[in-house]
Amino acid sequence: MTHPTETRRSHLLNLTRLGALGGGAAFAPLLAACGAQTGGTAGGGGSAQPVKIGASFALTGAAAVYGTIQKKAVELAVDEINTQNAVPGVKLDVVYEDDTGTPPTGITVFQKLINQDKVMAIIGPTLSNVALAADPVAQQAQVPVLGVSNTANGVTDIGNFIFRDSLTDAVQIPGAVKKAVEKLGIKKAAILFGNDDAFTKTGGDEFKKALDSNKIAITSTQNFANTDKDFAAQLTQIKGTGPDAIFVAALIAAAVGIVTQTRQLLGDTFPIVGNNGFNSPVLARDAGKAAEGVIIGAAWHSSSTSPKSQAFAKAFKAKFSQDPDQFAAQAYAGVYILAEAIRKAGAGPTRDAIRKNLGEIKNFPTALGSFSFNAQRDAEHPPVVQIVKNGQFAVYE
Ligand code: 1QQ
Repeated sequence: MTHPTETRRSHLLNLTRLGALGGGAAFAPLLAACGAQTGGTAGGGGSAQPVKIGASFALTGAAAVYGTIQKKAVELAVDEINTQNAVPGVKLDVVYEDDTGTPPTGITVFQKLINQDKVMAIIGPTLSNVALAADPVAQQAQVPVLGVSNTANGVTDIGNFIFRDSLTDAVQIPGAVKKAVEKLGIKKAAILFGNDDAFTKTGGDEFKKALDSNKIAITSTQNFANTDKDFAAQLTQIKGTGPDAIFVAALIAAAVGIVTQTRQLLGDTFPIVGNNGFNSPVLARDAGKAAEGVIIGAAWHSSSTSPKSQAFAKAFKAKFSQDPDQFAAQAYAGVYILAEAIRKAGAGPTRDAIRKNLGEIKNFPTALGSFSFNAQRDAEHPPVVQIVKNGQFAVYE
């Protein structure tokens, strides 16, 4: 490995040569563009110039359950790209940052990645609640952002530089609700959602919409704060209204508590449908038997027969001695989607070319299946519904 300052120096020498050939006017924007990259020698045996990208994940705090596995998945994809030439001509140099799952830190991280590291694009942040605060910084600076786990309403409305490969709650929830309603014969339902986070608020709204469109009576709607530990008051209220099932929008810590306490207050087999925050194996690990039977709309399941999905799951297990989850699959696919946009931008990619090429990703084979962005820059690929069975996620058929 060459030291970054050395590669930067040799890089500038190359640019000086180019400048001598091409003249000052053409040279200035080129220098500006290359300031955003690190190391590597242009030309020389086809070794590509590494493109610097940022990765902003919740690596500490309550959302680290999601962020830690996302980071591993990005590392795996970047390893494959940099050492196996998995995306011809593309090399990536990733600056990882911990956004702690909080909006103010997310803003600081985005400012640092954009102004100091001069990244060409950002993957992340983990939470929609952080994306809604930090993505406007990138939109303003015209730096493309690829969310890999943001599912709340409104994220891509921030602007034309904001994309996500994570299926929205608005796409995942209707399928999960319809399947649960049909299979379990649900007629009356209660909703429980966190009212201090954009993602869990979206979950509450989307559960209501989906239940309404299935003509299910809503007996009670209750809220909590995502740091709450005790949900007995809300669950007791809900129990008094006699629903057939409960639909819960929560991040992992609250999800574990709610599932555990629902079993105590409403019974071992009382139907629970969760939203995207439940899609971590930590649910079954921490809630144990209480998690059995919980139903969740999801973007990926390990049983997917797509060759890219299987190769990903195998490589992830080999590298980390752990099975990947949906969040890992989305983060891994995200790196390849971004790398494809960078590849198409050719040598010296600009942020605007990367943005434009992301928008043109259609039917692209990924670990999530055949992937497209829609006109709103949101993910399009088939969803799945999963259920916790014997401590594992199984496909809910
Ligand atoms: C969001 C989510 C979380 C569950 C991400 C990990 O979907 O914040 O949008």
